[in-house]
Amino acid sequence: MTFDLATYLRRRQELINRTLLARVPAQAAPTEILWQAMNYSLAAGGKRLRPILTLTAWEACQSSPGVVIDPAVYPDVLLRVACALEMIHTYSLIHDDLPAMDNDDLRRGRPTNHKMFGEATAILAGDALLTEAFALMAEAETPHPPILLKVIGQIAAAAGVHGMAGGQALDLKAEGQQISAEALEALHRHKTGKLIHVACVVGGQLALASAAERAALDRYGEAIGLAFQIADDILDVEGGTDVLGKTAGSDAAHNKKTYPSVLGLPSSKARAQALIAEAVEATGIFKEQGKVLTSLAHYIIDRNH
Ligand code: GRG
Repeated sequence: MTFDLATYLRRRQELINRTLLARVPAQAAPTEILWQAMNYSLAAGGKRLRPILTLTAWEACQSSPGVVIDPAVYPDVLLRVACALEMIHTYSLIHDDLPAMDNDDLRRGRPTNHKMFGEATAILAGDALLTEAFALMAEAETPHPPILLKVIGQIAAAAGVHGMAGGQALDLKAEGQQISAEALEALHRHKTGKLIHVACVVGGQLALASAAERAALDRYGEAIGLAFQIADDILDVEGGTDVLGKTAGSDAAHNKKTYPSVLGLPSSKARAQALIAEAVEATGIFKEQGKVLTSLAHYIIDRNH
């Protein structure tokens, strides 16, 4: 049977969406408006790339005969961790769009959270999504509690001052400043790369992967995490607002430091390609089971939104 990435992604997106919206329904009195705001941004869609990477990394470590695994066999803890990553990602988008940050009006093809609910509720919706993500993981039933604890700690580190939030601080500081290519890479690796990287790593942890498999996922995650943000920078220059679902050209308008603005478009594209080649090489250890990881790596730079 030939592998169809679109079908693979759609089946997992549907499962992730069902799980997220069951956890965060639009109404749960007495904090109805807060639930609505949380639900609004989660229900707006998105590619669900981070949770899918966790599921795919876990699948790559299974020794099943087929390349594609039926999502019905996912353990509860795996799905919870995957969905928690999406909740953390969605919180970061809500806060990133706030007037104090990027001040954006459009996200996932809809008005941004603060445009719909006001700034105060949007801040709370982000805070509550972040916190709820950790509750979702902590409540998992698992035969391996120490592994879950390690996974939760790794995700906290990737989201916090040593990861995404720290990267956002570097990003804000770099606005309008001269910045070296090395400093830009560090910024991207933290702001966007860390969450994507940890999504891959925890898939392996939850699969009780071997040290060699975990090292491969570590390398794969590092490479695609950086490539993802370079591709995002390129799309901001070359993409259109209608396809992106967010305002195109926003980086230049905010004087953001991006790969195209620091290295130029051709070098940025070459760097992204080289990182994807490195990621693909890392999947070699998984043989047939690594094919989906390979497809996802290509998708990260070939996507149009
Ligand atoms: C703590 C106040 C406070 C704010 C935090 C951490 C943070 C703000 C922002 C994170 C930085 C950030 C949003 C980086 C951008 C990453 C990025 C390219 C997002 C778009 O991801 P996609 O394309 O989006 O996966 P979809 O909509 O498909 O999920």
